[in-house]
Amino acid sequence: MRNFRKTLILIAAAMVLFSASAFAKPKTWVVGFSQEGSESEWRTADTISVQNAFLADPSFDLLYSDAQNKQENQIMAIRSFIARRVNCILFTALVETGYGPVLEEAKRAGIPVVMIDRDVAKEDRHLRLTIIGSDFMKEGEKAGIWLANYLKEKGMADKPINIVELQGTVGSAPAIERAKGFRIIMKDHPNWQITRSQSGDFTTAGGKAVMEAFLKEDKNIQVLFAHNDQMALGAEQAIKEAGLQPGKDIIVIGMDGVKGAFQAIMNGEQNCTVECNPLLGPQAVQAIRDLRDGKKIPPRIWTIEGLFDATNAAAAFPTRQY
Ligand code: GYE
Repeated sequence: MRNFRKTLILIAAAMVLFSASAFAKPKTWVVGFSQEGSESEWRTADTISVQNAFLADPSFDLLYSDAQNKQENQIMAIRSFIARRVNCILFTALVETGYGPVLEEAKRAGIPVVMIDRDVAKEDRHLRLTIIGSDFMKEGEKAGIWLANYLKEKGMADKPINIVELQGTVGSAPAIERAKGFRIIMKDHPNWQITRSQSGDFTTAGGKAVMEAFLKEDKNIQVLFAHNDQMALGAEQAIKEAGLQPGKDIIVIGMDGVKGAFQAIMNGEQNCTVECNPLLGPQAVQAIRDLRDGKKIPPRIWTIEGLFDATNAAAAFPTRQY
């Protein structure tokens, strides 16, 4: 009997030890990443950054889904992450609205949602934990401030300035906020006017096609404000094909800071790019690691960014990663 009791105690002790060691070893956390698409160099750099950052930490498994710029694909992907009971959902919203119901489903399933890059609309923000990314409104303001200084330098500060705008994807956070930020600065410059504004969907082809149409209709354009470099690069092509010099006949402002824009600035075909950092992977892993460890997550995680033009692009070019 005594022996039997001893054996039982030993078994119990072994079980406790086993479960303790299983507990001490970090469990693999499964993160489902719903990316909105692959429309730009920026987006490619962003996707690679996230994938590499998770790959570097063996305590995570990343499930990746590219929605190919379709909201319905994103909703489907998030639903499948919920069905697979992932530990966390990482999510870049193609557009701001329309995700309320699926985010409610994630919440009901107890799965935290971390936004990366593009946020959802205000009314749905209580359904996600945090957002990691850029201040798009500030980027728009930076573009406006750069333009004001440049026009002053060129002795054009008081001339009538007609601006055409290439907007990003309609309804997306960066398109909405960049447009807003630029218009805030416009208020101080009554001689500036946005004469045409249309979406080029953040793509080179879109930027080129829309700029071609603008140039056909209008010979009096002083500035192009493009919501990303990809569209600016397409538009520069259109400007050249129309027999004009981008960067000289038309001042070109882009956003993102991709290598192609740096090259265009160094060739004098683009005037500036407002940096938007796509290398968000390390910050995403850190935030989700903190979440797993039970730490408090700030509701907003910013990235730090600059601006590049003819004065500093060539010096920074060799160290650019995207
Ligand atoms: O500017 C653009 C991309 O959401 C900030 O999306 C991002 C934007 C970026 O396709 O190039």
